[in-house]
Amino acid sequence: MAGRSNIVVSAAVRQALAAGEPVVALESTLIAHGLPRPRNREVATQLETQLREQGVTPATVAVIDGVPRVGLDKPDLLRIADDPHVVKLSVRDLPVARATGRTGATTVAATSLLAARVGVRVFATGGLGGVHRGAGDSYDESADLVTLATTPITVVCAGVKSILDVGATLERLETLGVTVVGYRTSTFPGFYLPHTSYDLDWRVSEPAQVAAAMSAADDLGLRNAIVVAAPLPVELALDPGLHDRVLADALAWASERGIRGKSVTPFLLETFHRETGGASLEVNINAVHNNVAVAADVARAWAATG
Ligand code: PSU
Ligand code: MN
Repeated sequence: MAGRSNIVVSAAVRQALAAGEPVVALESTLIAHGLPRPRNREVATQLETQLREQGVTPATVAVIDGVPRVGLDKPDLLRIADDPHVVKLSVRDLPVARATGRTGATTVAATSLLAARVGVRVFATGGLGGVHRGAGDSYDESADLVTLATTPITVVCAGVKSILDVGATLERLETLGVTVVGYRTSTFPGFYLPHTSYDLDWRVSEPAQVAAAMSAADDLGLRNAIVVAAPLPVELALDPGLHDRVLADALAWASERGIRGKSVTPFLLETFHRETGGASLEVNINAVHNNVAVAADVARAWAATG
């Protein structure tokens, strides 16, 4: 059985895994807390459709009434998108959500953990959580990073958002032993922008190379994640001037209002979307679709190695 302990795997995902067919995990915090309602419900559905059209089974991950689920039915997917009481769940929150029967959206950390536990090896998201600016004082570093250190999953992302300290995030990924490769790029992508000033040690150009790295990691008994950093095509990126202006405002407001803990990321994202007049929202959605396309290719290559 693909399921272990109390994680419920949908029939479609269970069958695909058993048959060695490609599966891609999708996170739900992006839907519930990263994108505004009602646009988020449209995106949640479209991401799954995009995968199915590419011959890949989608496995959106969330906790429904306390039950961790890998693969959601339509009503649960829409509930995650629509219900304002859906909480944000990282790994440490999962036991309490279970005990209290809460419904919650899973972060990159919690999604990775639940997906990997049931044998899903490829995951598409938007941007990873990382080290926040000023973390030297605030200690605000996403639990995504430490979870990826011990979770064997391949995460396709567009880098991390510039709301974070990109350099510090890359340093922590190195310390934690998380493998990072650029997908058809030699610089770490900047989520809204295709490039940052940070060079990467590794570049891959084909999905089969990512699958080969996954096999090699397994052969070595490694347990860390592989981050595949895929830049958004330049014609879809945000205007760099607008980006820099809004970033400065968003960071200043978060600090003035004393936003703390797990509210920091959603606050910055919402401010960004509002202050760019929705432009960053479109870029964000395009980035996720781009990552899903890359993840689908990687999942197919991984299934072919089976
Ligand atoms: N970064 C984004 N969009 C997002 C998130 C991060 O560009 O939606 C979400 C992801 O679910 C990520 C989480 O795992 O925020 C990180 O939150 P925190 O910094 O509180 O760990
Ligand atoms: Mn935080």
